[in-house]
Amino acid sequence: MNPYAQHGAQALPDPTVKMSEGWHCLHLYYRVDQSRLSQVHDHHRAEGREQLAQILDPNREGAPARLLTSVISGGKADLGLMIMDPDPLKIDSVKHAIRSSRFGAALVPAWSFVSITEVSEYVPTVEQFAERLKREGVDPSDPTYGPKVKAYEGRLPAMNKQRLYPDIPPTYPVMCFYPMNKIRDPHANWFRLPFSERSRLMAEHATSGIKFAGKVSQLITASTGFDDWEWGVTLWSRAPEHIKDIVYSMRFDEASARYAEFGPFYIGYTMSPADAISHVKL
Ligand code: 76R
Repeated sequence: MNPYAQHGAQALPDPTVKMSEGWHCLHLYYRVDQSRLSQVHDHHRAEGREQLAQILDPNREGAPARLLTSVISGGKADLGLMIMDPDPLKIDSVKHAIRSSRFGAALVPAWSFVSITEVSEYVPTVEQFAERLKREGVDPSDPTYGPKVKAYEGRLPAMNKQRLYPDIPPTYPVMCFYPMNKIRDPHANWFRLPFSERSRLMAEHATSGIKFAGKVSQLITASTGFDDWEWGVTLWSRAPEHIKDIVYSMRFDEASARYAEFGPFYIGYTMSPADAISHVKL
């Protein structure tokens, strides 16, 4: 029953934990506690590995829409998971399945990040794209104008689908994740800039990002209201140096140089659950 209906108000959609479009996203990081792992009886170790591989199998019955395992470099964590689904409780159930498994006590939560997929307000509509072309000096009478607009119109639906319901690039073994904000310093307050100026800066940012096509794939998830930072930046790349190159070169984009601040960086290597489990010696 919709409680608003009785007030004669226009019927609202039914309450739901799913979004009208897009997915929930969770990044989970675990550290292996060796002293607790040693308490798992030898004859339960193989069973524990199998159980965890099953929980993390993206193809199992009832798995969330996306489930990606990686091994994390450095001391901040050992295992990393990225999980996406329309249902936040299905995502959450992976966390509890791990906690209540044979290795639950040995896998100590090290960090997590909650976000949602979105199409950014700065993704140009077809009309905005056409306006931008004109501003860049491509006149509508120019023979390339029409085909350029048509091509963008053709590409946009697939690009937006990838932003809302992302496929994980299967051949990119390096994965980097970090959260970021746009600052609200009195002298550099992103949120007091007019939309036109923010759009201009984000267009410059996008131009610098496009140079990494084929090397880096990015997914920006929104976390305002969901976690302690405003966005999560997930980067996948074909080789580790591209991660350094893109993050470094973007530091010079005005949108980052002047307005961005960053949280902790997690760098790792994506793997099948079974390979990750054996890599971290569970
Ligand atoms: O989605 C698109 O491709 C359209 C253009 C675009 C938007 C709207 C775009 C392109 N980004 C957008 C939004 Mn981005 N991005 C980052 C970082 O480390 C840093 O300095 C910044 C971290 C990277 C590495 C990156 C990569 N981008 C955003 C937003 C949301 C802002 C908002 O909505 O208010 C953030 C926080 C952000 C940050 N971006 C690109 C890239 C790359 C590689 C591209 C080009 C993608 C391509 O078209 O191939």
